[in-house]
Amino acid sequence: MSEAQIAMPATAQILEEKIRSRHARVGIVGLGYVGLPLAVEYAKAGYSVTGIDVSEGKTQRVNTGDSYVGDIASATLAPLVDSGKLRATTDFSAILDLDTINICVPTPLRKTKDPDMSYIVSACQEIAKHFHAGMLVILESTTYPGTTDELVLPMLSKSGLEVGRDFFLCFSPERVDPGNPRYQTANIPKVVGGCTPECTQMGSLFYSQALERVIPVSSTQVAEMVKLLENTFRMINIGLVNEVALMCDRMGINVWEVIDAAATKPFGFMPFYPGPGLGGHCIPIDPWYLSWKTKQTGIEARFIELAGYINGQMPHFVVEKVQNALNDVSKPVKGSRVHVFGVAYKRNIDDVRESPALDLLLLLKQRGAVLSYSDPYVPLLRLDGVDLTAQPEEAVASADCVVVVTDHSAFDYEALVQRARLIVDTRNALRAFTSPKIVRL
Ligand code: SAJ
Repeated sequence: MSEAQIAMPATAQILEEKIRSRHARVGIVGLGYVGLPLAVEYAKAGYSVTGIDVSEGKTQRVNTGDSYVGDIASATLAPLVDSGKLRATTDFSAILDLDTINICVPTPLRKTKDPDMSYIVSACQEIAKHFHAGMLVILESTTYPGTTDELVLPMLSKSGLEVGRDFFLCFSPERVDPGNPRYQTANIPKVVGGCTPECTQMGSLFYSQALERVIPVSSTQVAEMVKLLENTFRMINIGLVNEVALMCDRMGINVWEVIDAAATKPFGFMPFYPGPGLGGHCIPIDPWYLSWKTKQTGIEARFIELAGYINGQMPHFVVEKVQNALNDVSKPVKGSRVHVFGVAYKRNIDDVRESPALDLLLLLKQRGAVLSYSDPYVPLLRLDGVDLTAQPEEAVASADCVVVVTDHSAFDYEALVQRARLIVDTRNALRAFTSPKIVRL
């Protein structure tokens, strides 16, 4: 036996053996775009997996092998359910029979841009009710540094059990990138940090059974901060390139050409691209968790605040481009038919959360535009309490102005350029076309 094993108390040795032998009963709390793929990976690795979610709808669909997550095909899910390897329930008492729990619940923002910890708190309250010795608990939801040690640990320690001896607690940032054709749960390197070295060791062992690469770090705070750095880096660089786009617009320089040429630099540069704003459930949200936490330590996260302001201005900038483009053909926005091409927050997915298209549509509606949209992934859109139905791409022919907001690959851009009278392209989707009717960001 290794030295570490000799030193390890019985509880750890028993759990370690269960994990190694694939007899550990795995629990995943939260069966969304993070939790369901993780549950599938562990079932595929041979573990008995119980998914726990508050949504009856989700658990029923999982138990009938009907996937609602784009990255998981029902053909992958169904056999795992049929073989009994994977089941789902809304009953948290199932935890009594589980050895490990991954918490994959949402961490949105409140209207005040403060973290909304309610999902983590309620999940941990339920877990604490059924928690027992010998468990490994790993929080995966993106959150501010200190959450695991200051919020989760006390809730589990109320059991009287000692972390690192009787149970093991870690943080591991989820890095799922929905729709990414190359990187999925199994091959995205997995960072994990524990409350104690024994916790980190147990978390590393757990992930190494089903994922290709595990990166242990020295604490839960480091692991929590890793994720926030990754996504804050992205948000700020998008803010920078959006500001450069505003500068280039004022100077009459093609910002897309500038970025493409700068991207030829083989080192020290990473291209980001301007756009109509910042959408999604990660990039616009995660940096504010960091900003909120650092404020408490007396440090103002000025880059985050500034990038947030600039990214938030982009929908207004696009409306100004539309206004000016219509003005150049002697048409007011008011009463003009404006057709939005793509409403998802990024290309080739169906998610409209925080999508800049929503801001843009509202701003245009406030200015009296007559609105319509096309998006092959989003058949119905609720805007300001009113339902809009996606129109076929041919509808652009009757629009006074088309705005390309999401550059889905499925769009026929050649037909768009032929059919449309006027186009504002916020994504350089029409880079291959030259026409006086195209106005670029
Ligand atoms: N965006 C730009 N310009 C860019 C890149 C993105 O305007 O150069 C916009 C997108 O249109 C979108 C928003 O920013 O509205 C966010 O786009 P994203 O590409 O960052 O996509 P997300 O939100 O799905 O981010 C996820 C993140 N993954 C996780 O948090 C696990 C992020 O860390 C990934 O880097 C990103 O996917 C990715 O690389 O696709």
